[in-house]
Amino acid sequence: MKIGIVCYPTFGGSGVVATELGKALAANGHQVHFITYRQPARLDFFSENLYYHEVSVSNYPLFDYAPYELALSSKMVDVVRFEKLDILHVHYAIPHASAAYMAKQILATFGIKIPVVTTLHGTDITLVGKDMTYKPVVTFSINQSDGVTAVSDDLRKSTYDHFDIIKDIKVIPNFIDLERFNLQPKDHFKKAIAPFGERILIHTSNFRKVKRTQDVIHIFKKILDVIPAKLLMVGDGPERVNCEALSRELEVCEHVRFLGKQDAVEEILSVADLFLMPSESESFGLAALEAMACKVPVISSNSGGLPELNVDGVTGFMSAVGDVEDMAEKAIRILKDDSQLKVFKENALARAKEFDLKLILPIYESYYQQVIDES
Ligand code: GMT
Repeated sequence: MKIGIVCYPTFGGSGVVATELGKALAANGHQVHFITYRQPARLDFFSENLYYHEVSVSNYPLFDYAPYELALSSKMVDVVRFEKLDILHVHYAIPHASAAYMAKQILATFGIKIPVVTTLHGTDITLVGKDMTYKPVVTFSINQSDGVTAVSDDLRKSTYDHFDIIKDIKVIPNFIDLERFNLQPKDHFKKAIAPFGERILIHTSNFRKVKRTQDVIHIFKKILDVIPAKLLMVGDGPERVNCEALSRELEVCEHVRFLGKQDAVEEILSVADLFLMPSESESFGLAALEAMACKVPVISSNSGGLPELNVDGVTGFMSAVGDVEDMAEKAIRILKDDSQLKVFKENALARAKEFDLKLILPIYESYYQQVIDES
């Protein structure tokens, strides 16, 4: 198939899923065309089946807000026409689904029919999409897509609960490339972080409010009161500065390392004993799956799609959003003895294997074929 993929080219979840999916499709013999405003973060190599089309928005003094969505639609029209694509797959509804709708209408005037699949990722529904500023457009463009997928049952349910959706939404969970994400021997790094064999906790995110990153610091403080430990904070975003201030205030800063954005997350995860994800809402929790693939159990909130990934008492534990006391107590339960920790680590990897890219890729391929056949 010739597949167009539209996504945000960022480190964030939806961009990573779209990029990894495109790479896997290309490796499986499909021709994949990425359409986005910047080279996606994990697409920095050459492959004969991968193409990248940059959307550039020309500016004009009249525009307080440059019309990215129009430039994107125009680029989609161009790529579909001249590369003769079979299907467009847009990740994150805003503004990709409505831009695709516009492109589809324009292409129809050239006698070209292009099926569109929209994948809902999370905040495009749960935070931004629900906002009345966008809701009518989001509802319309989801209903106009030829195929709609969501990354968890919970996200599918929220979409039906909050929007008037008449389309079938198929759940295709996120996936993990186990050839990249696996436990790697990084003993020298582990020694540098925790020279006295302290337990290593880790959090990775975009440090937005929804991640409740300050809870991570509070949980860590409570753990540190009982167990010698270190905390690695990976990623960057608006809440980082508040977390840094809080770790100084709670007098734990000498045990906390803020590493900023990192490409080789799997190497850092490889030294960790426990992953903390206290998010306010999380449609799937891809970062937790990446940790589990590196044999790192997860302490998370029980919000959104997290219960579909983190098996309570098996791959880690879950607590109510904001219950840092409970999260710390459960973390200590896992960390306090080696044999307990070993069992949770094995369970985390076994669970991650259920989301192996090799299992999920054929689901996307047959869904594309179904959508093409039906449209
Ligand atoms: O978590 C974020 O803030 C980034 C966001 C995105 O859209 O890139 O992630 C969402 O999509 C990921 C991939 O499907 C999911 O794993 C995340 O759970 C989801 N985030 C939220 O629902 C907050």
